[in-house]
Amino acid sequence: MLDKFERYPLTFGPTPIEKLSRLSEHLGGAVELYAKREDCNSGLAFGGNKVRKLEYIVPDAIASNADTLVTIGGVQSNHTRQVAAVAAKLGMKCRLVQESWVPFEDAVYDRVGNILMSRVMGAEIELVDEGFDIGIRESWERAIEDVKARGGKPYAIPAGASVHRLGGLGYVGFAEEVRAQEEALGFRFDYVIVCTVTGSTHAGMLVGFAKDGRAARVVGIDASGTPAQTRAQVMEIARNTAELVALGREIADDDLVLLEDYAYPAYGVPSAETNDAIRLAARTEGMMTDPVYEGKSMQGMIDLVRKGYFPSGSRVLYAHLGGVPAINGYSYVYRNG
Ligand code: 5PA
Repeated sequence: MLDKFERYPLTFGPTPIEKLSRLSEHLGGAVELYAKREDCNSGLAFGGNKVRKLEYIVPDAIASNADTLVTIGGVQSNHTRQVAAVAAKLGMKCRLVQESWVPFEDAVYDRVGNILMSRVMGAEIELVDEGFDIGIRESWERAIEDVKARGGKPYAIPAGASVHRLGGLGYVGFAEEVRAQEEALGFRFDYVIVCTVTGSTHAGMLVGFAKDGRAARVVGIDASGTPAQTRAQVMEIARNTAELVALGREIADDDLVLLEDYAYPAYGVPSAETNDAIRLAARTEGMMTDPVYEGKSMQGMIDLVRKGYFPSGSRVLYAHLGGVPAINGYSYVYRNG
């Protein structure tokens, strides 16, 4: 589906699929859980889902003769850290706007984890006191203008690399990769679990799995806490991406499954149940997830297994999209494990 698009390799190659035997057993053994380890996809500052998306955006950035990548996220954004790493790898500058999307309490929240790494990688960081919003932000537009005013040539990447013309392609590639891995494994997954916020991860998967009629088997777990906006953004990106790759069929409203039950109490704030899920995955599988994104989709998957959402015998693929560095900003929450 992606042959006509240029790809700049930033990842190690296809990500491994790992069986989560102890977690599956712990939850009764009727459902087989697997993880596709997008969190181990690259050597670029711990990698993650944005690196896969950026492989299809970087050729456009290079062709534009830009010298500075400009993007935006929260204080502990994984996306901004991955853009900083890619800029360093390409020999470009990086300008990051980091807004106060999370009402954080840890004393060192803005010093550790993702933002620490972005600073070490040489990104210029501006902290802006604005709340959570996945839409286009004035602070980001101002940063783009500021780079120009200083004689630079910016390349603008929106939050999560999502509402970018090419932002959905990386996760179309994920679906193609899973299909090839299924051939080798000798079975097909019945469901894919994905954490959804700015939307292009889920949207790309929708388009990629629509090819073999499995779009509605992609179960999005909303972690934004603003699900109406996220849902609309996923649909918009999915429709644009379907057209771009010439999918040949419409993405219908009921192709999009987005469960809203796990984002509470707010974006970036873990509930007691999120923390239980993080501990359970860590203690059964040694697999770390974070309190902002993957902990919530892990919580969702565990709850769905317990509720019998997946028929007995189902094989469920959890897309582990990265994000663990942010856990360092929550040291007080996990002070006793
Ligand atoms: C993020 C996003 P989408 O934004 O493509 O829906 O992906 C959600 C997601 N898991 C899931 C992890 C680990 C993520 O980092 N992170 C954002 C960030 O600024 O880091 C874009 C919000």
